[in-house]
Amino acid sequence: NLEQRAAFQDMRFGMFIHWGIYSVLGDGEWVMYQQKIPYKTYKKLTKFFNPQDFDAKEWVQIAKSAGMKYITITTRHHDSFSMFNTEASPYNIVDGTPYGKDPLKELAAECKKEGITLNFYYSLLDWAREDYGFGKKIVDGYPVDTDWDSYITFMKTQLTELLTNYGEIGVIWFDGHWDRKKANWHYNEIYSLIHELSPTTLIANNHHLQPIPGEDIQTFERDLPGENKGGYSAGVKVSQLPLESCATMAKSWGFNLNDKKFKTTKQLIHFLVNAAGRNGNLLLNVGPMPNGEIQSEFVETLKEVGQWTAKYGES
Ligand code: FUL
Repeated sequence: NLEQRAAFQDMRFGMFIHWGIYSVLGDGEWVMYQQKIPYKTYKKLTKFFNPQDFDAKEWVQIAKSAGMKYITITTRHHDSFSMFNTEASPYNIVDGTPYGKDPLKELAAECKKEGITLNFYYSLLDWAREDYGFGKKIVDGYPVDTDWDSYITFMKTQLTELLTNYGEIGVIWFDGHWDRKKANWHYNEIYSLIHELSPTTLIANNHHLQPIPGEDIQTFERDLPGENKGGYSAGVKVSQLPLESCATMAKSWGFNLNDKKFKTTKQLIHFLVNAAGRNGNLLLNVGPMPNGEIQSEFVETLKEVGQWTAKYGES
């Protein structure tokens, strides 16, 4: 997949999308954990999640006119809710919400039409599933009274769905590594599965460590490659792999009603230029609202960024 790595490196600018039932509460994607909402209560949010104004065309146009070449969207975040049609759990947007449709299907079709590469974020960490056992006592590296094999099987089933039902997927972007020991994640098996199912799909993992065999991209959370201003990259050295920095447009990843610390157009262009100067990409995040729209502040700023990339960026 050297060809895909090179193509990825050339893209320079992508749109990160954090979207899930948490957006209903407008307090970021960690709201379940931070407000200590038990799963039983949190799952009631599914009833209020009905993004009638979601329009894949609109999202893709916003990304495209900003000069972005790819979109990386959360298929399932730490809260365990799947934003796609999955047989592996009923806790998903099609079976569990009044919306009843799969937005990733629409997004995949629209991206394909517009020549935008679609990537999938996938959380390893899970706050809700019994077999994961979040918060349970860990003995010998494993949580007590859980069925870890079942969890690994669940992830494999979902990854298989994600790589077979949505056409060509550019990257699988893992997150949540820190919650378990490295050996628990069975990376060998999981990465091999991905490579078998889709040899052209690249693997990224936001683990804040040196790259693990099988990975194609090195990620830097809220930072430029080689820096540690965000506090996530202590001791991490820049590798030979394609590099990607991810960053927010305000403070939060998931939609946050109170988050008004918007970065300016100038700041974002600086970030983009500095990332490119280090031969890295910038994956810039938006957190769509529960109705499915991207908030106007982000849309406006991305338009301005787009004026700059149209003028100075490579096509
Ligand atoms: C972090 C996650 O915990 C955040 O919620 C977000 O997804 C960010 C990109 O990665 O580690």
